Amino acid sequence: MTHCILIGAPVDEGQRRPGCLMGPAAYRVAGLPRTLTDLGHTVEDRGDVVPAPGRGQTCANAAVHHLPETIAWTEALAAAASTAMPDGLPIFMGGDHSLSLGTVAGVASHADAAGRPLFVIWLDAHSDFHTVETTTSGNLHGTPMAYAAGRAGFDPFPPFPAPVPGENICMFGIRSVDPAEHAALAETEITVNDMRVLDEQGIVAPLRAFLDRVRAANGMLHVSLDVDFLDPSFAPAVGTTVPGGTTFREAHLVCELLHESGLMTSLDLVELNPFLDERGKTARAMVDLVGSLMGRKVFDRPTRAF
Ligand code: 5AB
Ligand code: MN
Ligand code: MN
Ligand code: MN
Repeated sequence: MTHCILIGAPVDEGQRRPGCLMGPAAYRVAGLPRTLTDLGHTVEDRGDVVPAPGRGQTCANAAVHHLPETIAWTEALAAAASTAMPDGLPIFMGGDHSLSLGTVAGVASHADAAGRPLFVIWLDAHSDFHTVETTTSGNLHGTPMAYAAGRAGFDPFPPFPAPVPGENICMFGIRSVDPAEHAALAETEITVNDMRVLDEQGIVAPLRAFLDRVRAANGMLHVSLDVDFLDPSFAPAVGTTVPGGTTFREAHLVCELLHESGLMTSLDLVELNPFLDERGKTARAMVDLVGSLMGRKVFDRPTRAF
């Protein structure tokens, strides 16, 4: 039994297709709280975070939009995350992926204070490894992984509290990486499991290898699940669809293995844009995946030795 803390993060400013701000409401309507209580967990809904007004910060990259608002979200969500961590398992209901600038910062400062290493698993079509300086779209939802890794180029933002070492970061589902991200990733120890890796090796072996490392280090594990990790055929409600995503079955398997590991300590659900959904099917698919992440299974089977 886990104490789940729902935190709404109706962030829409990190991209240009309005609608992600409806995400937290869609998760509640699609039955996220009930799914968790049915699995025997306790649920505390802390409502939606409200950021302070933006303070007018600027940067040299003219493409960047909504910088002050995004910094305000980052500060508010980092505070909400570090406050929630000692109380249970925070589930951040987004909101576009720029919300992870804040959630991972809050989780990282908690892990640092607890003296435990933080690991991050990034389930996404994209590597989100731009900085404020390198993004050409100007959409800051393409930057949170770089911020958490401590990349330079985030000047107007507060310094990331305890950068996550590259060897503690693992990406899955990757199939869209911009040239500047590619060059920067090559300088890191980050494990990038792109679709080629998943096609050749399947999803189980690379995931188990990473989870083994988390366990051996007594690490905390933040899971960031971007809707576009999933194939758009069953999860269309996302602004940046990329064909060739994970299947329904692969995605559930990832979630089941993550549950079985017992390692997850915080979770982001990001990029759901209910305005683009088809009768709630993407919201329901995401809630279903959270069910698998939190222990739903068809049959109990003996826990495997990881
Ligand atoms: B998402 C792109 N790399 O920077 C950019 O959905 C896409 O949070 C970013 O993963 C996608 O605009 C951000 C082309
Ligand atoms: Mn993303
Ligand atoms: Mn993405
Ligand atoms: Mn997206």
